[in-house]
Amino acid sequence: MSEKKNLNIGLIGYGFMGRTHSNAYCKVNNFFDLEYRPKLKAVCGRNEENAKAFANNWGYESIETDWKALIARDDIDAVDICTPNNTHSEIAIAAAKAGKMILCEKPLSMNAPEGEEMVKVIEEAGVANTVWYNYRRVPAVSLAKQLIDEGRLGKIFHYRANFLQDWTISSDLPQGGEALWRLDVNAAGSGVTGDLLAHCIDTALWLNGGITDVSAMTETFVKERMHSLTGKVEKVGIDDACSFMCHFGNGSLGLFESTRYARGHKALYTLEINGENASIRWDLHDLHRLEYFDHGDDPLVRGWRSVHVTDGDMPYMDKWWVPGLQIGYEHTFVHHVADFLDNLAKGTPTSPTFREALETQKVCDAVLNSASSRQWVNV
Ligand code: SOE
Repeated sequence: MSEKKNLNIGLIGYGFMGRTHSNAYCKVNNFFDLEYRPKLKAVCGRNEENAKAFANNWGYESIETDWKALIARDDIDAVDICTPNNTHSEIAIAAAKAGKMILCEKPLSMNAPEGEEMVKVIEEAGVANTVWYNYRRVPAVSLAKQLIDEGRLGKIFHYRANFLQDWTISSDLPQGGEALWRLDVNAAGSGVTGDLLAHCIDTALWLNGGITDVSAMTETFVKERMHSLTGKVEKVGIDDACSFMCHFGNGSLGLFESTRYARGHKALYTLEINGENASIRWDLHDLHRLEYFDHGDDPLVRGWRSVHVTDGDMPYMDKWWVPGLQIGYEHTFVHHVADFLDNLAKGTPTSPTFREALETQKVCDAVLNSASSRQWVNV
């Protein structure tokens, strides 16, 4: 095999997402034959001891405690942003101006106007960019895209998606700080809309095309929480739950629900699409299966098929084990890096780009505006 080109990675933030991305960088070349190899050059975090521990654990060559110093380094090719949402814009814009490629955690931005500015600067700089909406790259979801694009479902009537969790039910849980910044509106921008529904919206736009208008409701069940950074009880500004209905440009109707108050559900992302000829449904808790119903089947044996998406002719699966042996959540990030490196070699963009992720942001904004105005809102 020919000598690989190094792609020097500078990772900013070492929380949950910092781990999923680092794991992907470490594994990708063992499974995918690519021209580029990610090199773990530097990890950046404000706490020097934690950054050192993370660097040692994952094999980063060096650390920085100031993201501006990381971006200023000549030996960094790509900046990976794994920090809270309120920092994405400033870091991405500075990185683009410094000519770095950017891989940014979802959601792209705090809101659509901020995202517009990011897209403008990134496109002017002409740097490769992508946003880590990882669920597109679950093989079963990629297979759903293939089946839809082949026209097997026919005219689409309904798109339904849920993302249900239960980890914030306790009112003792503080807001702010590590991981819990997701409950602080100033750090997260919104609650389940930007954190969870954004995933559902990204997949929906990819599978079913644009959303034209929305009607939404949100609720904040726990109105006040202790703030980890101030030590005071403060008003909660995020949406704990959000449901919305919408029209898609292709004439189909959409129903979406997300909450962190569905006792018993940890990360139940499900989607279902009903077309004239066939339907598909998928469930993150059983992620390697795609349920498929084809009305054209022999009526005597017609029913829902449960396709075990592990054969070598299924998306991405020829790179892993042998048919019948499944992969999981972590692999979606490996697939994303593999596509990014492959596209880099070809000079083609990696979906979702910042521009594509901005579309998700616009739907999120419309959803939140609709919930506060109690009106239908155009996207
Ligand atoms: C929140 O609990 C969270 O970790 C999200 O931030 C991720 O994007 C989602 O994939 C799983 O849930």
